[in-house]
Amino acid sequence: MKLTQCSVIKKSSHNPLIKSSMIPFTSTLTYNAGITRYQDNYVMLFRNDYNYTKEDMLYRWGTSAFPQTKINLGLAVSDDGIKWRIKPEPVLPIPLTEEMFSVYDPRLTVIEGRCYLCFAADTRHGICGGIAVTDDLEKFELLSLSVPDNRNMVLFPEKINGMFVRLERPFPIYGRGVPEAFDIWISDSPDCKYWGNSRLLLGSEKVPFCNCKIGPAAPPVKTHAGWLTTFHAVWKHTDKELLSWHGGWNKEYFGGLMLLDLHDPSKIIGMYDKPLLVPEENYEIDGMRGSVIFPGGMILEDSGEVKIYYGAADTVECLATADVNDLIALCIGNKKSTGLKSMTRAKVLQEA
Ligand code: BMA
Repeated sequence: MKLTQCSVIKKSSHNPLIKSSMIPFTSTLTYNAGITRYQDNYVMLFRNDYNYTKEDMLYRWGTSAFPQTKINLGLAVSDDGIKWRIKPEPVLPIPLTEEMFSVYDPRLTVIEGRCYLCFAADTRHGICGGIAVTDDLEKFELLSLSVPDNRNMVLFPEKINGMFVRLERPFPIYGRGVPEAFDIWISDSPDCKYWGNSRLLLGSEKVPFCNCKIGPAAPPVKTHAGWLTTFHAVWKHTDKELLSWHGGWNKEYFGGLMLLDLHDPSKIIGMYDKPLLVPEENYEIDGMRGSVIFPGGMILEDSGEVKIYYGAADTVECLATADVNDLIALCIGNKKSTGLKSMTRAKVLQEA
């Protein structure tokens, strides 16, 4: 299967915006950032993997000689969302313990003036999705931690019908009957601590460019037509290997796009039936895990420009832009022939 980049998207000439050689502390990979506008600045929390080298990956991956994965987060601020000033020290918003040993893939959402952080946490008993809140990007209060396995949580930037709302990606290993068929769910909460009313939002089988799993990407953005939101979708190649540092990598990650009802975001109004973001540039194809696009931040500017930030190749952080009306048209224009038609996994594979 070969998909090409959607023409309304422009990848920034400044890419990669953030790479490990720019980081003032130990760093091997800098990617999968959360970005928002907060207190007159653009702010970014990025994932920083630092305890192994490319050589470790090339020669020691999968052996007992490979060092235990270590991750911290870096904080960067910017006046224009393009050039970033990286703070000299890493950030650890949630104290690590023997039980919870990694916090990563941060997502930032400002709700009623407070900055909320969603993150994935590796624990000895599974992967959990967490939510914390901060007023200064220094001290964070942990509000909730899901049961395993769940990750890729994102919050809507305002309460809807009086409730906080989140998208999330549980990963049922046995219940779906197909390996790695993971989907996007939606839940709500009166206080951001106690979550419930969970419903399926989008099944991975409804996405034509996915034969594996999907998950929420950047926190949704409010537009006149609905909540515009990205997701990631994985195509597992059986006929070729993709570039990677550790070998045996065959999962291509695309950015997808959908529009949700403003008053009831559990209703999908439209979905673009092709990928919005396709790994094509060298910095997207060649890296620790090549051909991975993992959006984590989306900002709607007053001009109508939408900035979409994404981790590329699990190695660097990048930016793509598009006009908001073009993005809405991609979703609504495809309402009739949308990927929302039920495609069976066999049919998807057959059509690829
Ligand atoms: C997902 C997560 C992400 C990563 C992606 C591609 O499962 O681990 O952090 O970017 O895989 O490797």
